[in-house]
Amino acid sequence: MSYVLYYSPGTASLALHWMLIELGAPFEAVCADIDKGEHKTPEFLRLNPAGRVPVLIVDGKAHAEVAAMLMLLAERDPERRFDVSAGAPERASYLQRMVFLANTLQPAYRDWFYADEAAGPENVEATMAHARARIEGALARMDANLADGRTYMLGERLTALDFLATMLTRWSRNMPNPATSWPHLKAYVNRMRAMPSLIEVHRREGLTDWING
Ligand SMILES: N[C@@H](CCC(=O)N[C@@H](CS)C(=O)NCC(=O)O)C(=O)O
Repeated sequence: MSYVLYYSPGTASLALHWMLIELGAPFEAVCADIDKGEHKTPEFLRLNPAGRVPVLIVDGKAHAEVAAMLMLLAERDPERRFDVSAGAPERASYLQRMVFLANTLQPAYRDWFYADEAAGPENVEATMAHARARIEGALARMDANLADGRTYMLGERLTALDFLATMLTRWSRNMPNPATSWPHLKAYVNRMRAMPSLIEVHRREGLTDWING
C-alpha cells in the first residue's frame, strides 16, 4: 500500500504529509511548489483539474481534498489508529467536526489568504475583515470544545480530526489573533507541536516558523 503525495510546503497538503509520516506508511512526496506555479502545469492539472494541492495518489488514482484524504488514509491503515469507524460512539462528532473544519474554517482561510478571489481586488479589505471574523468564530468553537480538559479534539485518542485541526490552527500564526490566543487551543497546539512527526514534517518541508512556538 504505497502512496504518492503532491504537496507544497506549508499548505493544505501538510496534514496529509504529517499523517503519512505518523502512520509510517510507505509514500513518495513530490513537491509541486505553488509559489513557482508547479500546481498549474498540464501534468499537474491532469491529476487535479482544480490546480490545487494536495493530490494523493491511491492505488494509481489521483484524489484531492485534504479532509477526505485524511479520513481515507485513516481507514486504510491496517490498525485504523486514527480512524473513527462507522458505529463508534464518537462517529457523529467526528464527521460533524471534520466537515465543519473543511467547509467552514478552511474556506474562511481561503478568503483571508486569497482575498481578491471572493469579491475582486477592490473588495480585499472587506473580504479579509469578514474572513477574519469567521476564522476567529471557528477558533473560538474549537477552544470551547477543548474546555472540558480533553487531550485531543475528540477526547483521549488522536484521530484524523487532529491532523486537520492542528494544520488549520497553524495557518492563523501571523493573524492578529492566532489560535494560541485562546487558552485551551494554546495548550492543545503546544501538545501537538511536541509530536516528533509534526516536527519532522516541518523539517521535510523546510518550515521553521510556528513549530518552535
Ligand atoms: N478544498 C481543497 C483546497 C486546497 C487548497 O486550497 N490548496 C491551496 C493551498 S493551501 C492551493 O492549492 N492553492 C493554490 C491555488 O489555489 O492556486 C482541499 O481541502 O484540499
